[in-house]
Amino acid sequence: PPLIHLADYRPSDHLIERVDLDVRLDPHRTRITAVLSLRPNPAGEAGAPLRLDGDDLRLVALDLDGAPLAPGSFTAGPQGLEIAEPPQRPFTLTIVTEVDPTANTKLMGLYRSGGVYCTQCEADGFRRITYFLDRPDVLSVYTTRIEADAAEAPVLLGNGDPVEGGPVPGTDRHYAVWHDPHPKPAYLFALVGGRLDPVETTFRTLEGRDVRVAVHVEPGKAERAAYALDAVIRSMRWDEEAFGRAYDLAVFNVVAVSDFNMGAMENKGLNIFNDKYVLASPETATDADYAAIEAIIAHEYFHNWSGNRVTCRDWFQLCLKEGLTVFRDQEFSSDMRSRAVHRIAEVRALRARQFPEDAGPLRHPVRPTAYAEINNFYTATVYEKGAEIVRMLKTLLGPEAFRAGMDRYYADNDGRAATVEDFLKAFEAESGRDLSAFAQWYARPGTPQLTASGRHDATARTYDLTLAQSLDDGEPLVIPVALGLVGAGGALDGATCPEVRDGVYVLAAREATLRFSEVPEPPVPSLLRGFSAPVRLQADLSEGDHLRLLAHDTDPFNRWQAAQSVAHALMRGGSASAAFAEALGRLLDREGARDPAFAALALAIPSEGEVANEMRAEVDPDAIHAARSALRRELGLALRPRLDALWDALAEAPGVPYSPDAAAAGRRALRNAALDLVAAGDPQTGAARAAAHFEAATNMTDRLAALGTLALIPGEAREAAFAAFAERYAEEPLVLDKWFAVQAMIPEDGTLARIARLTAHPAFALTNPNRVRALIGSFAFGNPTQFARPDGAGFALVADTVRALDSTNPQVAAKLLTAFGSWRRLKKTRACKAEEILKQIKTIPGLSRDVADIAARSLA
Ligand code: DPP
Ligand code: ZN
Repeated sequence: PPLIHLADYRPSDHLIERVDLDVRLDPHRTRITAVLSLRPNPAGEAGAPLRLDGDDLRLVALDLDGAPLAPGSFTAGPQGLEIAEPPQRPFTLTIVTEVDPTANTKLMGLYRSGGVYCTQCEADGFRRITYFLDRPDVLSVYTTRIEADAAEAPVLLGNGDPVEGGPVPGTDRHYAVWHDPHPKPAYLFALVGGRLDPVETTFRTLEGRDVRVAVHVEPGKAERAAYALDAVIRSMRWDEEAFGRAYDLAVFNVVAVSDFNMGAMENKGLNIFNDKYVLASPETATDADYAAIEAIIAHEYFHNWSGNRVTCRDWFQLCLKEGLTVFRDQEFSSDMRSRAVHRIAEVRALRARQFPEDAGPLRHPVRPTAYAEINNFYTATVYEKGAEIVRMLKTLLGPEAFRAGMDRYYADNDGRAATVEDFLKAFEAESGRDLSAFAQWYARPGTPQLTASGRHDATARTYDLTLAQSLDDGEPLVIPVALGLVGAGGALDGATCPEVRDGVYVLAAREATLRFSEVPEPPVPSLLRGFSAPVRLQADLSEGDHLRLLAHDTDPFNRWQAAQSVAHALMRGGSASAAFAEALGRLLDREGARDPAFAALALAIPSEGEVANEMRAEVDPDAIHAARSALRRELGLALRPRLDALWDALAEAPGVPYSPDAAAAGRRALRNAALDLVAAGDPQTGAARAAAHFEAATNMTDRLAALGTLALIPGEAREAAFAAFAERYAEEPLVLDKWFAVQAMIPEDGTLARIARLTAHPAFALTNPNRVRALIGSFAFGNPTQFARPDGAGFALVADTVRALDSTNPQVAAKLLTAFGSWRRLKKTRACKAEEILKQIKTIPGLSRDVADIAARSLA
């Protein structure tokens, strides 16, 4: 497929000032009349032809300034409309198109989900509704009239504020008109029509305006929307307090639909969500689901400023809104919950998803320079590494200058389509700093390595710490390294180093040596506290050094990291360590009651994927699985008395109502982690305890945790639990997704046959992205031993799904195919099988651009 290059950016030759839409909803023949107020762009090329984007469109009528265009003066097809010699003055184009929302299986543009009409326009879905300049630097003011059968679609929602509405006289139809005063690119357009139940409330902004806030869900599920509504309100308040950003319309609507390619979409005033990230009740959602709902509600709401008021000039700047908005939602969640615990979760996600991406054939800079299919660039690198860059910026500048820079960024770019340069310029202006070297983080793919080594001089009471970075042959990056020294009894507070300010050293050279004075004993350096930069650290510390950090470091992230580092070393060396078990035991004694969520994370041995990530050698998933199981067994046996005590102590008193708050969730997390480790050491006791826990559970968190523990222990108890779960939740597709996922991740030979059976389950549907991700996605991304089976059967299963999905939903198919992204690192036989399958996919005739692009890049 042809590549689009950042270097080729040119402003549009035409602008569209106003868009007046009239959308007559119909299941198969929805008619859209678009009146576009166009004018030549002074920044574009004078006299250039007008080329409007289209995708799968049928043109019904076309007028220019009210008169039909002469045949021959334009060309129109499903993929575009061109007027060779448009007027060189403002003019109006009236375009009538017809689309079939029921047949739209790509879930881009206007489609139906469970009977509800909805839209998804990012990145390029608006061109599936009408012909348009579908690019983010064309900003227009939209007025949308929506008309539908009143019984089929009693609720009609659009962007902006409602203007008028009512019955269409003499018909069974009704209409609503919405007006959005804020100019926006087409990707932020949305409309919804259907039967929906709202939960509503009013929010008063810091500017004193009242906002009607509503969350609309499938009829009968309104009580499951209460948490999402509360999360909207908390997000609105937080963005005012933390960033001074107030909401800017009279209404804010959130709609949940069941068929959705992404997690959610930030359309102006009308966020549309995958219902997985809205619906929650104690019976159907886990603590993790509640946390994800809170984060994604916040994320989409925060886009109102970082993305909507200030949007992107082109899709290469995607990180400008996504990285920044992920950073903002992470800060929000940290304020709502435990900052330390949340930071650990963020870094785990980064390492699990972004590090492998950055180390494989799909690697790309946070700001890519070329793409064949933009929908393949909604990646962990753009989002998660993009957020890390913003976090580093804050660390470098300090909170005051960072906030001032954010304020200036909004002020200078409000109503504009901006670039990464505009963003950095605002911080340079406020801080007086030159950020040109820092900007390299946006341009350079790959995870830098940070190497540290130290030397203590007992006589001089000095400690020399040498830090070196390596990435490629380019200039060194600017790496903020938060650090401190830890002695045998705790922090060495007296040690000083003039180059370390507020606990941070900024490494801007390839290598540097820092001298600390007043260091009375050999210290252990605590490096990259709070994971202050997205790098791989090689610090050459012994197990004893890590255990000292685990016991004494003041930084909770590095205490957790110390346990992870020891676990990694033990799994690599295949050796047992009594000292590690003892250290974890002491940690449980200390933190088990004080911070159970943290203790639960410390008990969690790195996943098989995380271990594979850290390996230098070729990856053998079976060997990793064996090493990890052995370590878990050993810890389960060694810690048994403490785990049993925690299991008893953390039991919720009967009658206490479920609360999704961080404290209660932390207790459940630790209790369930204790159960899981007991089962790893003693499967018989574990299975019995898990089965009882499953039976007695009063919430989904406990029930699913019990099921997850049982899933690793073959036998009747496990199968009975699976059957009971399926029966209990037969009418709950989102809950059955958890059941699909747990079974897909069983690391046993029989899993392939199990998945084959499950694809025939009545609740499974290839047309629903959540189902596909739960069953096939969990297998591909969460079952390394079976996905990468040496016989290639695991790869083949995923490839078959990709092939089956390619023509109906290429976006979801392409995402699934990225599971092959780390194939080159696998041991020989497996790598050969993966390569063979990727090559087969690449040659399928008529392959979508989405899948073709991933296949080609994976093989490059
Ligand atoms: N809806 C996606 C997100 O918010 C893309 N904008 O990240
Ligand atoms: Zn986003």
